[in-house]
Amino acid sequence: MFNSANIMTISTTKFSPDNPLMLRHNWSKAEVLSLFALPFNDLIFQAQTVHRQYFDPNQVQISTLLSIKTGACPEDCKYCPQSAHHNAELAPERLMQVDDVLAKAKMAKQQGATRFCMGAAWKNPRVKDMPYVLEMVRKVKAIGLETCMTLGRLDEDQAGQLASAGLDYYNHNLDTSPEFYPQIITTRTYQQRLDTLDHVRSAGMKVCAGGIIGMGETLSDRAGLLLQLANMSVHPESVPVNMLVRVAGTPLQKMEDLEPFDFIRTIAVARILMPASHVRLSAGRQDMNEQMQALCFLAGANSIFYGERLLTTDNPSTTHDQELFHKLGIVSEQCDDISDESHTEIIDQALYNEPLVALYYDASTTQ
Ligand code: SAM
Ligand code: DTB
Ligand code: SF4
Repeated sequence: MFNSANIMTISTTKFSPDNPLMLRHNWSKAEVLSLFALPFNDLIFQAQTVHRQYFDPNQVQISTLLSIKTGACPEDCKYCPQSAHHNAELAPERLMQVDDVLAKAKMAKQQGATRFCMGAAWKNPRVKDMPYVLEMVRKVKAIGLETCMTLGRLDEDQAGQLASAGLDYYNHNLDTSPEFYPQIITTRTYQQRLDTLDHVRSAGMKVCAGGIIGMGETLSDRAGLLLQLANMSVHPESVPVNMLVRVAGTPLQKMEDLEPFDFIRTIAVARILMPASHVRLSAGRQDMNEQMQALCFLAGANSIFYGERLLTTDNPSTTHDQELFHKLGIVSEQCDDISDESHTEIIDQALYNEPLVALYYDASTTQ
């Protein structure tokens, strides 16, 4: 019989080679709900303890976003200003020229980003779009940035093409629980999202998948979303947790304020369920004060979007983020801080269901 004390015992035990921490893929809803129900201090302590067993607690991975094709999207995602079904004030733009994308990537690199994420408001890329996006991947990669794309649904062939061009990550979010999903999106099914993620994984790319908090979902929906991600046979390497950006003209523009502690709890539970993944404090930072962001980092968030814009909405200024990092003693994680070899090893161990020894970071070696 599960009780929350069991989780405490497992996760607060200090890592040692004789006591390997397992990556689990068989979480029950009751277990996840019990984590959410922990007293806040216990939850954050547990999340931070787990975090230190896998990562340097003072390093945060930095990604910059660029909308390479904006607006007029045929999908009806209720939160999204880019959907043609809503009335957000947004001028649609065609697919950007490859060299313009490259120029933006160079600026992002100069400002300190290590990953460049390119997003397109598509149901899926068309055959005639592929050569352009593949060229973007090659050129951005060639300047020494990690590459990520989010272009909507992919078939197996498209996933293979992107992987061959060198795309490191593909972002496709589940957004919420399977139960709440039909209230948010009707033009794409949950299963289609899972299929796209399977194609991405099978093609050998790293998976970036997460969701949005603050759309009117219940606690059970938040647990349901995290359960979907954590019970994948391989955890997504990157888990973006977005706080809803309430954009005028979208059906969710009048959603009530989210209780900040509920968001922080979601980050903490994601960290505990997927200890070796990067958990990204994603959209919504513009509406968070510094203290809330600091608590998110304490709860195990170790990635952010960096740069004045997300896709179509504002993000904190780079100056502001640099000041925050300075105040907190946080430094940017460099690509080679976490090697591809250890990533491959994690994935191999997960695939073959072997116990996972914490590969990244031994908390006992810090001062
Ligand atoms: N069109 C592609 C797709 O949906 O797969 C890629 C871009 S889409 C904007 C990427 C993700 O951004 C969405 O799945 C959603 O999780 C997030 N997002 C979009 N609008 C948002 C908003 N207003 N607030 C928070 N997150 C949002
Ligand atoms: C993700 O999870 N969040 C990013 C990225 N993946 C593509 C997008 C956030 C978009 C916020 C609303 C906007 O700027 O349009
Ligand atoms: Fe289109 Fe993506 Fe926005 Fe949905 S989230 S409307 S698919 S751009």
